[in-house]
Amino acid sequence: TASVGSGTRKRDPNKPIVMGFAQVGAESNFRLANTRSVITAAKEAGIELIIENAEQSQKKQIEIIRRFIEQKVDVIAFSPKTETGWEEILQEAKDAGIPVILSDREVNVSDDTLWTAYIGSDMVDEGRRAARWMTEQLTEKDHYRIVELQGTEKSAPAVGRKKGFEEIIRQYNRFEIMESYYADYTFEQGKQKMGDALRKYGKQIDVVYAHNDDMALGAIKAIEEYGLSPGKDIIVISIDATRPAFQALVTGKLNVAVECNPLLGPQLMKAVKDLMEGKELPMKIITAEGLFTQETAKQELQYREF
Ligand code: GYE
Repeated sequence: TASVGSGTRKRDPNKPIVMGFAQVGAESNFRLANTRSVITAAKEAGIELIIENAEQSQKKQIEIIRRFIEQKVDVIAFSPKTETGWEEILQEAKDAGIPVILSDREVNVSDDTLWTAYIGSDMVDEGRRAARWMTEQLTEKDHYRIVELQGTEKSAPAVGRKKGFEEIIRQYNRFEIMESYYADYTFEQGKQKMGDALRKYGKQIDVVYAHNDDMALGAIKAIEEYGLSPGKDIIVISIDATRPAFQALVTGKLNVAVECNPLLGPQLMKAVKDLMEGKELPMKIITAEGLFTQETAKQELQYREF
């Protein structure tokens, strides 16, 4: 467990809690749903939220956090663009006695007292689940060639999702990642990189493993433009399981979506309130998640909130 530490500033309990949230960007459906969730949950919890968009720039994200420190907010939350490069700004927050909560992406810093809690998914496990589905489904051929579309370079979900996936496929000799591209979690780059892969390898590609829905949907578009049938000629695997992915499952263009839940607002607000009441937070608050196939998506689509 982590505590606020003796350095925490005293706050007036009659005033609303002020939280600064440095959002990483607006790159994906996950991200848009996450931003909406944080805004709604803050309102419901009576927490005063200052939310800013770093537009995929770590430099901007650091500047936003620095402004929050200057404004003396009670707590800071952010989804760190990459895993590394946060020591200095986190130290500044710590020195100011402001606790920092990591939302849906972890950091890699040697001193774990620089952050208070992580709320989000187990990214390595998501990669494992994607791979397990694949190894169970694809059993007929001796050799399956995979194109991997990774998220943002050095971001925690990209690192974790690759690691977990490789950990499983290593146990089989029929799977090979023939090429891995960074596509920044966006539809556009997913489409572009998949187009590159198709021009290079054509029909040799059996599987696309995309680290998120948006890139998978971009890849689906590229496969169609190339004249092949996504979901049939090329198996498409994605992570997040947002509504557009469900639609692609239902139409048979996507084969599987591993869930990564962006609706972290309520948990985040609860953590913030607990923290402000002096309670200890667990260091990691991990979301429980499912996996959806073409068979289960039809049922589930109507209930999908994101
Ligand atoms: O999977 C992707 C987004 O950090 C878990 O970031 C998040 C990832 C999510 O852009 O769609």
